Amino acid sequence: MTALHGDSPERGGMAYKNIIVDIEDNICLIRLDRPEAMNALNLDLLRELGSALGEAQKNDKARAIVITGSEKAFAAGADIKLMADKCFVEVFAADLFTEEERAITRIRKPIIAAVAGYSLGGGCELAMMCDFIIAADTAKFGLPEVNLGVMPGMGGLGRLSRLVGRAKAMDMALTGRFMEADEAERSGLVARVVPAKKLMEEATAAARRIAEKSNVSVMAIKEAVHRADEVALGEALMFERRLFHALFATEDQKEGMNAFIEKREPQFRDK
Ligand code: DAK
Repeated sequence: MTALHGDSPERGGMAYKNIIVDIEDNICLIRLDRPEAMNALNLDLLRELGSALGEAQKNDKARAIVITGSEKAFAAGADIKLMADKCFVEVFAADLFTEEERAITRIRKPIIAAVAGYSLGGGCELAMMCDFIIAADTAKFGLPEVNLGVMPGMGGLGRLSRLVGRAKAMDMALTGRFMEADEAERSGLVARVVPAKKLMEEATAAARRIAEKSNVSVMAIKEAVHRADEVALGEALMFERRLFHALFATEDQKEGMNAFIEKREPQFRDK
């Protein structure tokens, strides 16, 4: 196992202060680790996260990624103490969080958010940037920025609205109320809810299942779903169809289909 945290360059790779990164069994597990602030997202944490994801994107030993927090909090939002004194010109000129968001959303490998406890504001937005969310029964989601005199700004309104519909997105963003795990599952915000004790087992098992597939088809699926989020349906369907056609140029398509016919497990080679 490669575990990177704190000042431990002797372990090779990059050392991080606000996250812990483990690569094991083809899974890259990234744990947000600012316990003193409920994993509030400051610039250092977000930059480390972007950097760890970029490394995972390049590392053949990371075939799927899981982002998680602690039992208490996935992340309680962007760091309010960091933002409190800022003025418009500062956040606008610095284009606050834009690069940091891009560093997460440009990752082509699948990312699962394993969420326990609070997932609020920027923390909820981060979870929604992932490809899907597996939630512990202790998870609480919310966009409480309205309580601070601001509003969500890292895609929270657009993404939540698409996932749970306009009515619930409005309800959450305007009232700032929290949504418990079972409502989040009913509403389509999370893929599944599991007992808190089983969260990491379930999330890593899902990641391991994905890691066994051909990463060409996995990345094509991710790309097609994300494209569908952004373009009109006709365009999305055409893009999906063409990617489907393109997969017939891969050896893994032959292997997958022949393995089915020969009643054996496929041996994908990402080719
Ligand atoms: N930021 C900074 N510190 C935080 C924090 C946060 N978001 N959330 C919690 N903490 C800190 C608390 O201040 C406290 O620190 P100390 O006082 O001990 O030093 C420590 O974590 C423990 O928190 P509590 O004592 O409050 O713990 P409780 O169990 O009583 O309550 C809570 C937990 C999560 C319900 C509560 O801490 C809470 O309501 N936290 C704030 C939640 C919130 O409002 N989240 C939204 C933040 S605003 C942007 C795009 C997006 C955003 C910003 C910019 N751009 C494009 C520019 C996003 C904004 C947000 O996310």
